[in-house]
Amino acid sequence: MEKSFEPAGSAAGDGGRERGLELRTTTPHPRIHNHLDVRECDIIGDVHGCYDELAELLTRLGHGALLDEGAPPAPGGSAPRLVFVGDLVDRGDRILDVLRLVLRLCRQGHALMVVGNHDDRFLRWLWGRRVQVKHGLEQTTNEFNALPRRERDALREELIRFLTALPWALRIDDGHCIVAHAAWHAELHEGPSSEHLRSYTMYGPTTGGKTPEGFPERIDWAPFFEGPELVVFGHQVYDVPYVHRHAVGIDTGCVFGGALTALRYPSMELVTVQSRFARYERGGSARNR
Ligand SMILES: [Mn+2]
Repeated sequence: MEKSFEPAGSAAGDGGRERGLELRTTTPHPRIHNHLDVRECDIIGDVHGCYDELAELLTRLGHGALLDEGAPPAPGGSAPRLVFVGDLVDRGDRILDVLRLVLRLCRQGHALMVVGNHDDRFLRWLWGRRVQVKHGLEQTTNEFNALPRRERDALREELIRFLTALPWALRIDDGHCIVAHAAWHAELHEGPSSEHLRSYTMYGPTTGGKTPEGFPERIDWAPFFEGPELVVFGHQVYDVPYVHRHAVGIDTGCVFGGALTALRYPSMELVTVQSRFARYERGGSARNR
């Protein structure tokens, strides 16, 4: 299923190196996964525990049969038809249901996923690392801690295995499309340091300063990204999907009362399901309901 990224020619020469896809010859970083045979898929924005809207979106996209726990695995040799941009967890009301569903879809060959910053923080919490339980992680840990002991221990093992193996970026459609949670830039192909790749794909570029609410101040990279690939990302909440020639942002803030969005690739059709209710305040805390 996974093919190597074949060099189209010899080394790229010096100086005037073209930015063509054919010159992307380096072996990818282990956390960049090639699924070059994925040519038609639905890419889904940040779910953040909004199971009901995810189920409705999958149904509208024609994948409703996959919601059934007894659904069969994808036929051998077929390419996954769903891609998640990450941030399955935190803030929402059915976080474990979302995790269980997406974990099964990935295992069964129906879906792929890149890890989001919230998923990564939850993973560190599962490992027992010291992390701040806020910004919606409290919703995830509450659901998790409410499970009976045995079920919790089994799920912990399963989730650690799943989340640890997730890539930071996915290259699909012969490398014409990159999926990363927050951001991408051209040099990331060339074997950057792990820390740079991780922080750039998971959090995007930041100024080093803080917003008045205490969050890292983000740099708006997408309008300046010149390709040649199409980058599909989440993380940054937009009122409507952000569509640029080489970058499409599909986090429309379902958990804050916005919408859950899918990009149908390669037709570029956007499919949106309105949020049923806001689970979390944009700047901060859980909504009372
Ligand atoms: Mn997010």
